[in-house]
Amino acid sequence: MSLQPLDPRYTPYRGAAAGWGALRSVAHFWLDSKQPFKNLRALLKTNQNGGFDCPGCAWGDSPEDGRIKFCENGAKAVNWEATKRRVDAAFFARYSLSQLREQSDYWLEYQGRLTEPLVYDAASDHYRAIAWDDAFALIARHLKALPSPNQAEFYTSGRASNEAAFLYQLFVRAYGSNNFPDCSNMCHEASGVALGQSVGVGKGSVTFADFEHADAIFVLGQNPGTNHPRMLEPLRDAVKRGAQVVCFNPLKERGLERFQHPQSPLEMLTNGSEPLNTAFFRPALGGDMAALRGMAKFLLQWEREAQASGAPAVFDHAFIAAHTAGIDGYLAELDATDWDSLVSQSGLSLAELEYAARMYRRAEKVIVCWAMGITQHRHSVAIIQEIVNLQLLRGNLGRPGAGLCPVRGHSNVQGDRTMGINDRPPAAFLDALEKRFGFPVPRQDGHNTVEAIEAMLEGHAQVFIGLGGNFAQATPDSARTHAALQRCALTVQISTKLNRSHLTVGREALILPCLGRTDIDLQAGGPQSVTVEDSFSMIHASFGQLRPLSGQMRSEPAIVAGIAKATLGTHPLDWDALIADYDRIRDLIADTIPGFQDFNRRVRHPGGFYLGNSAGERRWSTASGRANFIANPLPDDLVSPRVRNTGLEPDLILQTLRSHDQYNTTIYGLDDRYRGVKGQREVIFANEADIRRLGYAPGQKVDLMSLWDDGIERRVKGFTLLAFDIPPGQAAAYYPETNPLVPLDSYGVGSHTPTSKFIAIRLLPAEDDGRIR
Ligand SMILES: Nc1nc2c(c(=O)[nH]1)N[C@H]1C(S)=C(S)[C@@H](COP(=O)(O)OP(=O)(O)OC[C@H]3O[C@@H](n4cnc5c(=O)[nH]c(N)nc54)[C@H](O)[C@@H]3O)O[C@H]1N2
Ligand SMILES: Nc1nc2c(c(=O)[nH]1)N[C@H]1C(S)=C(S)[C@@H](COP(=O)(O)OP(=O)(O)OC[C@H]3O[C@@H](n4cnc5c(=O)[nH]c(N)nc54)[C@H](O)[C@@H]3O)O[C@H]1N2
Ligand SMILES: [Mo]
Repeated sequence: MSLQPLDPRYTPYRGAAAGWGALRSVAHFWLDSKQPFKNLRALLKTNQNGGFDCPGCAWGDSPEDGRIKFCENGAKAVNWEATKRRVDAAFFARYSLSQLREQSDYWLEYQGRLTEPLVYDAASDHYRAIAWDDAFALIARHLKALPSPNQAEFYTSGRASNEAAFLYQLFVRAYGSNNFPDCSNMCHEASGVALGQSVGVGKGSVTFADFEHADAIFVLGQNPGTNHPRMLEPLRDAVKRGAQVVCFNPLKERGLERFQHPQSPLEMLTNGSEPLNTAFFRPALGGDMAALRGMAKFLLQWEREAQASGAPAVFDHAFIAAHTAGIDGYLAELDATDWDSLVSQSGLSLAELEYAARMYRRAEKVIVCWAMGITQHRHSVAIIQEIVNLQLLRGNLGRPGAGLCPVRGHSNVQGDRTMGINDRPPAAFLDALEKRFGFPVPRQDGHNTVEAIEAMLEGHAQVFIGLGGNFAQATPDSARTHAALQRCALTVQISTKLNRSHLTVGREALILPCLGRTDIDLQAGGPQSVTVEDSFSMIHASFGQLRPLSGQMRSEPAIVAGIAKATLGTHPLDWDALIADYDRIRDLIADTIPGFQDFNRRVRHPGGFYLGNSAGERRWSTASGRANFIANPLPDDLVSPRVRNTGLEPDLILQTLRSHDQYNTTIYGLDDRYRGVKGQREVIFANEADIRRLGYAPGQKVDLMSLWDDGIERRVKGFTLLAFDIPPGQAAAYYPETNPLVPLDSYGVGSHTPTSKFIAIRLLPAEDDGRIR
């Protein structure tokens, strides 16, 4: 087993993003897949017409054909999936679950692809082989025995194709439930909720082409160098042609370094000069709402000055009058919010806020992009609505080069929502299903991720089925989430690779091995393609390129159909017939989901097709029929009352983030090249002054404990303190190692998203448990 050797080191990284380091790293993963030549051929097909959609991130593709369209981290994702190593019944005969639980997440996934269906045998504590039909029958028996369909939870991770997701939701609704917890609940849920209320559609309004026309691109709470590397290209191109790129991030992430400037905004302003083309602001965690409101307040001040002096207006009055509602309430809220609160809560000086506002005002066309640094806070919905408010003031929505761009995570997380993976489905969607399939669809709200965990903890939900993902590790409050899964009567994981969720079993448990994006999917009607939707609402087809490692693996649609047939027979349709030819699934999608008419023909067009976006066309599907300014009050205190109730002051506020060598809970390696970390993950980045203030020294090991008023101790042990360039009072550490610290009921207002970017913690001297690290 050639796992990377453990040689923990920490030295600042001086190279650029991508470059030689990236090449070395790709070569390592490529050779380690044990089938480098096959994979190279496959890699060249990444994101090409007739090839497969990269299983990495959801950034869109430039429409030009023929260019290489994969990045370092996409190559890692492909080589990780397309490995020759296998996890089969023989593997599980060697290891009991208790033995496997001792291994790291890194070791578990490294063991290879799951290649045959497996059932857990509690008596021996081992998984053993099971026939597919027996596995389906076991699931059906459990589902049919439940007193209510709402006692089962149907999780989805965002790699599931449109076809798999559509069938899954159809099956679950025909069975009688809307219990669709999904990864999006932990990810961009706040974006969907906020944008739905503000502009009537919970998706981004821009397309790839808009980036070529923008005068300014604001990038908030996002680390594209690691998580969306292909996004760096349009950012670089923008600066080259003289547009502005403005970043808000407490960490000076690699890849964004070219947008940083050594001078402080104060110096730049007092020199009376015009703002430069790029700027980097380092707000407090959760401080972006105050920062955006500060910028809006400057715009209002300048608008009033312009009105008094007869200078050209700052606001886009024609747009505001024709398209928006609520401007008066919002301006009143701006007046009511004082500068001191904005400065203290944003963590930025008044000069910095003014500088950012000047950059914003200077641009005629602005795109605002954001990701997890914005969505994983208690008041994320309000932060995102403040982004919209700012954009509405200058009509930066629904015209070329301007708009809103929540940069999505998983490669098809946006498509899964479009297909109806939604615990609170819109009535129109349910009506369409009911009309097309002729069964009464469940109308009551289902469970999101946090509610699903609560239901399992209470013993109310008894069956858990995961269509991909790693529920045990991706979710908050790990100890409680693990207990929740273990209380179930049956847990089922439909997966490509081994992870801790397979070891966190109910009384009975199944592993159902599925094909991944890179695998050829051969059905009765020939090789099948699936479809996905990217962050720009482009729908395209994906064709697997590699022969599956085992004839026992099945496609996700085939597995869902198998479960459905065993549970419901032919209600509401013949499930087998759909699997022979996925065109038939796409016909059903075309019949029920707006924008997919003539799906099979349009998706065969090279590059796919654009689903459209009502806000992007200035049509507002809101209650007011207009784009809404929403005047949320600035939070009094970013720290939750549940933390304040403990009477303890937090030592630091912790954000949990991704290293350069991971894909969510999938750990590719123990290095984080751009942050200078090698061979270790149990580290906490903190400001050297804070480390010393708290009585420690860099390099020392500490335990981390989070503060919450429910009497439960949440603690992770033996984390090494790394002195890092991070604003005072803040800390950062990797997910999922720190998920045990996130209290289950610490989630966003209106979004239910765990507050993974804002955890009040205390440091404690490491409890030496004698383990060699
Ligand atoms: N290689 C790779 N690619 C991925 C993934 C992966 O794990 N690996 N994951 C995929 C998924 S599912 C997702 S959702 C995306 C995630 O993509 P990102 O959102 O880029 O992921 P994070 O690592 O969580 O980084 C959050 C960033 O926000 C900053 N931040 C944290 N809090 C705040 C704040 O309060 N304000 C501001 N302004 N900034 C803040 C952090 O310093 C960090 O740079 O990437 C997708 N792509
Ligand atoms: N503390 C903290 N927690 C977080 C976050 C954070 O920033 N901080 N981020 C959150 C975010 S943004 C997200 S999206 C979630 C991610 O939550 P999930 O989507 O549940 O987790 P992943 O780690 O992406 O899932 C990895 C597993 O998916 C399976 N898999 C991979 N490809 C396929 C496939 O094609 N089909 C199937 N069926 N299975 C496949 C493999 O078995 C692999 O082990 O985590 C969230 N949790
Ligand atoms: Mo995500």
